[in-house]
Amino acid sequence: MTAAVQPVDAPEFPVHSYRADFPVLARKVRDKPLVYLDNAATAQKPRRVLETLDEYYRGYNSNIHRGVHTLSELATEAYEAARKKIQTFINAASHQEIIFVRGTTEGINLVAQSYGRSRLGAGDEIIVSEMEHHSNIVPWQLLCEQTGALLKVIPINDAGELDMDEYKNLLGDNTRIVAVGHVSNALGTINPVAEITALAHAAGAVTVIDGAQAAPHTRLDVAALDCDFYAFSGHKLFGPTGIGVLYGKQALLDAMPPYHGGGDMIKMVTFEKTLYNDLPCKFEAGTPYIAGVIGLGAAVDYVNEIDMDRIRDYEHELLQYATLAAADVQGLKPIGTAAQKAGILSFVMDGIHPHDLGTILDHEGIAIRTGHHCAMPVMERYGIPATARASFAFYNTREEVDKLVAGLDKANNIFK
Ligand code: 7TS
Repeated sequence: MTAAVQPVDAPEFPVHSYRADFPVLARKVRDKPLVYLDNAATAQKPRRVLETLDEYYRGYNSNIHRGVHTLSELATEAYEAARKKIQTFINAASHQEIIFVRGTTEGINLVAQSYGRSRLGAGDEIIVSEMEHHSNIVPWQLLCEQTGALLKVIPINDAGELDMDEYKNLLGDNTRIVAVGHVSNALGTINPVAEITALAHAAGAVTVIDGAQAAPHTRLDVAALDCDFYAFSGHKLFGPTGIGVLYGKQALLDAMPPYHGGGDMIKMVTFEKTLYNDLPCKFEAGTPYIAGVIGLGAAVDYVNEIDMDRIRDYEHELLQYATLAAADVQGLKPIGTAAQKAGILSFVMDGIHPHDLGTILDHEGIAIRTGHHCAMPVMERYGIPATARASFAFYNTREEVDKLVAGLDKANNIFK
């Protein structure tokens, strides 16, 4: 069954030594070693990130961009250093193009409300796809309600791939924004973002890429993608919850109105007129999540040391192994079989509701997610209420996949 797949737990990728960096992976759940396969929901945190947060709060907790005192200078330095790390991590042209937000959700809402609301009007069109997470659908629906713009949807085929011909048909003179996910959280599909962007640009539209599920699994290069906006969440990238990144091309961000008003986003305030600050501060009103930003910088350092290309290759092998193993499970039907996939195995099983599966697996110490994964249109497309989803990170192993399969076999026996 596995002969065609290269060994993944090999010296060139010492997965067990990486696992040791993540304290929570050593715990037990229901007296069994934790098998954490819910990384698409949120990833675990390496010691490096935990220690960075601890050092900040113990050693130099202070507000940024305002004090002349030592602690404030230290905090500001660390905060801005993290911005530069993320600039390099995604290959952005300038640190001013990196806006810290709460997560992917806030990043997309920022673009919709600042860029979209100031530029779109009745009859303008926004294109999303059928496989989007709700956070890349609802902000655009809100924008449509506010402006009279129209939402168009790229359909997907049975494998869970975008219908690119239909995308080309949807593009037209009225298209203003194309908002698609880089990787689908419900299907695992990797979308051809560079091609989508080139086509959007040819039609005079900008692209907003939801990178929530891509950032932890592949090397990001916004320059190569040429996308106009790119959003991702820190917590899926082994960083803290509540912090994320919105990348935007500088010329676009410069021309956009602020999203939130408050401290730090201004140069001067009078009751007659307020002058807004330069990028990136213009979009970072109020005291930000300073520890989160610094912690995210530590997470980026950590994955850089392992190397994103090696992470991608290892996960690719692991997904292949899991896909083959799942094919042998009685009654299992995969949902999402695209040619290009990242580490997500979504499936249904004959006669067993995904929630029951989730409960049975939890008794084995195995964490998966079950439900609609905030992608209800995907469920509708396949005519199912929910799927079970195992989602992998670079610290998962073949042994864990074997345990998942054993758990699924057990569920089959219970429901037989
Ligand atoms: N976009 C995609 C593709 C996602 O998978 C998620 C979260 C988001 C956006 C929103 O990210 P947030 O950090 O702003 O909440 N996806 C999931 C998931 O698949 N299970 O739990 C959260």
